[in-house]
Amino acid sequence: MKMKMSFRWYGKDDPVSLQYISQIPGMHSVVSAVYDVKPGEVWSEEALLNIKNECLSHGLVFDVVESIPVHEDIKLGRNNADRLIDVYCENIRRCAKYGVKCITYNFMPVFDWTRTQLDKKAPDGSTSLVMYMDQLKNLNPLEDDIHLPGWDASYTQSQVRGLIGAYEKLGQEGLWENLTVFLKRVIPVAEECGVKMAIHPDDPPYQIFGLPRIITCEENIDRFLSIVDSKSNCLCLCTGSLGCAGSNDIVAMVNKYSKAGRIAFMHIRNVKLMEDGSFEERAHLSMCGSLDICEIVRVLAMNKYDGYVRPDHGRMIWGEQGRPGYGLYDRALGATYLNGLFEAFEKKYN
Ligand code: CS2
Ligand code: MN
Repeated sequence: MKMKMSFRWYGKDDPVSLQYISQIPGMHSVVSAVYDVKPGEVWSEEALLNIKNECLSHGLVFDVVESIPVHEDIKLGRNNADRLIDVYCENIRRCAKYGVKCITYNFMPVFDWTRTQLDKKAPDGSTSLVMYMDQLKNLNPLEDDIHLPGWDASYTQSQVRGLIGAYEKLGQEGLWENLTVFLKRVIPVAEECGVKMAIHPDDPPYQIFGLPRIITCEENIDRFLSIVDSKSNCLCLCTGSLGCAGSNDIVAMVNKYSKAGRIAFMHIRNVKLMEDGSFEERAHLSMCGSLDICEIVRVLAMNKYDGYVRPDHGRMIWGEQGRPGYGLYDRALGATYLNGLFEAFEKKYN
């Protein structure tokens, strides 16, 4: 197949083994990272070589990194941003040296993805991640000690407060400026090493806890892509993240950016959107949520998409227990469903 199917693996501590991943039909790439190093530090070559070799021993290729996190001081444009960007560039070079072709990152202040509940039970007994607006109203990171798996747990409550204050001062335009500084330094290095940088959209794609968020909609993504007009400055287009704002037309966005050759990585998952903006993560099939996954894959195949694809978050099913969103079974079902759609549409548009 043209597109390359991939699966996220959290390394040796991941309850989902590389062997299990290799047993999913059609699996090509492993999406991983050196997870035990703090943002702003250099990744050891030994760690990269180990991931590469372990994947190879299971017939898989380690060619996608998710993520090299961007240090908050880069996003805030603080004094040591320059030095931290040097470290970032060094990590890109090292990843490339061990075969990585695509690097995912995000530019979300303080928190990565945000949900209000990680184990919401559906009538069929499966559980999934949800965001309910009436629960969100009661969440206040300035007052409560809340932790989510997507968040950096190393911050103390008072550090989180300080960061939130700093971002409020910075505002959206300040964040755009710091993103511009970052891209102008990082993209030329990625070009040199043959790597595509793929920014993950903000999840959810709107302001939360008063923090600025900018990778949220078509207008802003156009702006992002024009900052450095390069085939190494790409998107990790996450359908479930962008899709939880009803105003985003995901099929149109996937069509536009894949036609332009600016999608390096597709995260595909479905969400069910509610009237008040709440959403539930659902199984990958179109019929299970608000997104037309079939149509999304059709436009990718029509545009001869040859980048990476992975089933994003899955539900917990069949009694599995594990990392929220990252169990084996439902993501494997998602991969299989997506492989079927891609096989059919790639054949059609061949
Ligand atoms: C991922 C993100 O689990 C997820 O939702 O899609 O955490 C993603 O890895 C980061 O935002 C990319 O930097
Ligand atoms: Mn995603």
